[in-house]
Amino acid sequence: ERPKPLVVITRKLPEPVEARMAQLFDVRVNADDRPMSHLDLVGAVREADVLVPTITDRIDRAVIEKAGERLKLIANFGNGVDNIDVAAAHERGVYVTNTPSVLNEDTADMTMALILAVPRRLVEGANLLQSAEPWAGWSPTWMLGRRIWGKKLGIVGMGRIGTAVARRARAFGLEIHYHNRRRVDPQTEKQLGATYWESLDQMLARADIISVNCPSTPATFHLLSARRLALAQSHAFIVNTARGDVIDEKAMIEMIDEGRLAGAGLDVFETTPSSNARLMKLAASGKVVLLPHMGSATLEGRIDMGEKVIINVRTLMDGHRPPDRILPGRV
Ligand code: 8YV
Repeated sequence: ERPKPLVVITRKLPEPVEARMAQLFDVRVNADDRPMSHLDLVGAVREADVLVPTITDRIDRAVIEKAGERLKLIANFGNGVDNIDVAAAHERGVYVTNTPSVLNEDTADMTMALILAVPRRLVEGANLLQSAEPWAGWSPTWMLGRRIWGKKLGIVGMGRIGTAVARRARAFGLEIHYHNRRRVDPQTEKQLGATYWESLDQMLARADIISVNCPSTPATFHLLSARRLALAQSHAFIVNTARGDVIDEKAMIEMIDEGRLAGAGLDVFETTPSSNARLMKLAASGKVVLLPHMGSATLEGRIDMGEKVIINVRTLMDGHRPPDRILPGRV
C-alpha cells in the first residue's frame, strides 16, 4: 500500500470534514483554532505533502520559498485565493487549488439576505424589540423601510456567485444589471433578464442596489473607489459578500455618514469592524448591517468544501493534475 500523504490543515474544520480526511490521509490539524503564525506556516510547508490553508493564513512568497521537497499542493479551503501567492507557488512547481462552485448558492443566499435586510430595516427592527425601550405599539409611520421590488440591482462581477445572486434577485422582482470583464453568454443573459454594462461607471450611476461579487485581485483593488462611489445615487446602498478591499471602505463610510449613500450590508471588510468606530456607529444607526464573514458558513457548505479539497488531493496522488488548479493571473 502506498504511504498516505501528510496533509497539514491550518485551522480546525467541522468534525465530519476532519474525520473524512483522517480516513484518507495522514492528517495534522492545528488544534489551536487560531491562525497559525508565520513561523508555524513555514514549519508546515517544510514537512507537508499538502497544505490546506484558509482565508486567515497568508501564504506569501516568504512562506512558499521555505517549502520542502515534499510539498506538491496548496489546497485552499475556500474559493478566493487572495490569501495565497499563486505565482510564487507556480514558480516552485507547487499546485494551488480552491473549492469552487459548492459555496455559490450559500453565498448568494446571504447576499440576498443583506439586500433585504438593509432597506427593510430587519436588524434594526429585531434589535428594537430586544432593547430596553419597550415597544409602544404599531403605527402607520412605524419603521418604514424602502421597497425592494422594481428596483435596479447592479451586480459587480457576474461569475458563478454573481449569477446565483441574479437568479434570486430576479425572483424578488429586481431589475438585473451587471458589469463583468466579459459579457456572459446570450442565453444566460436572457434567462436572467440581465442588462450588461461595459462601463462600470455608467452602471453605478443607475443602480439602486450595488452588489459586489468579484474576486479580490490586483485589478479589483478599490474597484469601487471614492470617485466611482461618488457616481452612485444618494439613495443607493451597497452589499459586499466578496472581499473588503474591492471597495474603498473609508470613502464608503464617509459617504454613508454624509448621506451621499444610503447604507451598506457588509459581510467582508478592509479593517476589523469592531475597531472601526465610524462603522460601528453606522451599524448602531441601522444604516449598515454587518456580518462576520458568514457568506458560505453552512455545515453542508463546509462539508462540500472538504470534499473538493479531498478530490484535489486524491487526484494529485493518483498522478493527475488536480481539477481545481489555479494558474497565476487567472482568477
Ligand atoms: C470561506 C470565502 O469561508 O471561500 C471563500 O472565498 O471567503 C469563505 O466563504 C473562506 O475562504 C475559508 O477559507
